[in-house]
Amino acid sequence: MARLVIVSNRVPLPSERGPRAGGLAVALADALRPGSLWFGWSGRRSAANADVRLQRSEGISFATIDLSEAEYRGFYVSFANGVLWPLLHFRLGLVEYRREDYEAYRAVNRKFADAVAGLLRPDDLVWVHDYHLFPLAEELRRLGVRNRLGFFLHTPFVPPALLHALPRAAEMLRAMCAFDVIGFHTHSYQRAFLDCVREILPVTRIHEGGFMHDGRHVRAIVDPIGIDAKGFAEAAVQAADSPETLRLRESLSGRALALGVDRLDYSKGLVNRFEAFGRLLAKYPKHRRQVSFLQIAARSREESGSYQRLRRELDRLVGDTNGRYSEFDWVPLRYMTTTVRRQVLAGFFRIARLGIVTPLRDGMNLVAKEYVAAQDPTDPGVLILSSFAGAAEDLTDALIVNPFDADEIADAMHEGLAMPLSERLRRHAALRERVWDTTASKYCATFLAHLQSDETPVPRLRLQVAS
Ligand code: GDG
Repeated sequence: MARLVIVSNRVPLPSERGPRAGGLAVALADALRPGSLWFGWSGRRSAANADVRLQRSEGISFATIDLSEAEYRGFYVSFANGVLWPLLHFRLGLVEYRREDYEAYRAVNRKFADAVAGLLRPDDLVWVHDYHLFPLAEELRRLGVRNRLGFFLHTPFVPPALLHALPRAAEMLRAMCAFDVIGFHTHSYQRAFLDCVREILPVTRIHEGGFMHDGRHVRAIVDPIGIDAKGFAEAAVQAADSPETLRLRESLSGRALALGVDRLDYSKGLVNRFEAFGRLLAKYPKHRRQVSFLQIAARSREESGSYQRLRRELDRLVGDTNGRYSEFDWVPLRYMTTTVRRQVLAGFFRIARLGIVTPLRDGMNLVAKEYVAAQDPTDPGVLILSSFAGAAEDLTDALIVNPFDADEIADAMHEGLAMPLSERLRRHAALRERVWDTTASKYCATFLAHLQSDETPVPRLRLQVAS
């Protein structure tokens, strides 16, 4: 069997697994076998040197390189997170483009390619993750690499009108076409990508599953990421009696818990969510003293100005809401910016009556799936889900809201708190089925099946023939 090589910006080094161990490492657990290799940045900044360091754990090799301070700033902070992240989340107003950052982004992709090419065997399957590495395949091909190269984008993809705002968009899109397989969470991202390709590049034979570019077939697939639903459900049952869950339960004094868990990121819609909670208490006074909202918002990308501004805005909003509604024995909005261990989190999800997931844009949003998996199927809570999370394409039995409308979120909170058991059971059963059907392991199997098969699919639906 061919060896799998994963490439991502950061590598979850076994020596560094902290309280947030999870993310990609959990999603890819099923694909990683003894013998697999994971390559990426070590997370360390040191005077530019491209030495590859190797660590091994449970038969899996982890290969890393360091970045220099200038590479870190230009590639990671400025271009990947200051241009591509806001663009891909439809936030053009937050894009801060500088040509030298783009050059740094390209240079780090070349540096990654040099290191990866030196590690590859001829029949390795290479699976590259996320927007930090759009041009990696082009750089690898330039070095003569002929392996099957796959790419998965964890964020949304934008329609042509937005992509045009990216200077050198055509160059970026062309570079992506050096991959054999490009995966997206949803049909709408796949469609947006194909629309961009059709409008911006000279491609031929474009169809719903891909196109021909430069004499090669590029496959564009939909492969929604998921979680280990069974494992998370079991963890939640166990954690329901953990000391932390008991402490949380006790602190609620019988009140309902509304819970949000997100990275502290402007894409997650936290400002609107806090405003919505204030509206709930203003519009429906009967919920005062009856519900406590806990927001866990792990700090993220703190070096960036837009994240610092967001944090100040949230601090202000929490102060406003609590100042207005708190009573001597009830604080309506609890807000923490430190992380919580994954097992502890599972217990918190289980006892939450409302799971609040209201991003303004989100590739998928795994929290929504974790919340569903953690519920007690005989007395489940209610998921409130943004229509702009990828998860909404599938989890249609949640209370779907427009996250830009604080009143709509507040009304959904009210509806969720008042929802009779029969309706909660019906909605949860349907959601559970979806979460159990689109698991992390299915995600990996689907992607690898596409990556392994080099047959050019027969176009079923021809949308356009370019000359
Ligand atoms: C990107 C895309 C896409 C959060 N706080 C803590 C904690 N978490 C965990 C959650 C969940 C994960 O982090 C967050 O995943 P999301 O999917 O919600 O969001 P992003 O981090 O933005 O991930 C997203 C994802 O990639 C996968 O493709 O779904 O759209 O933006 O698992 O539970 N975990 C712990 N402590 C915390 O305080 N342990």
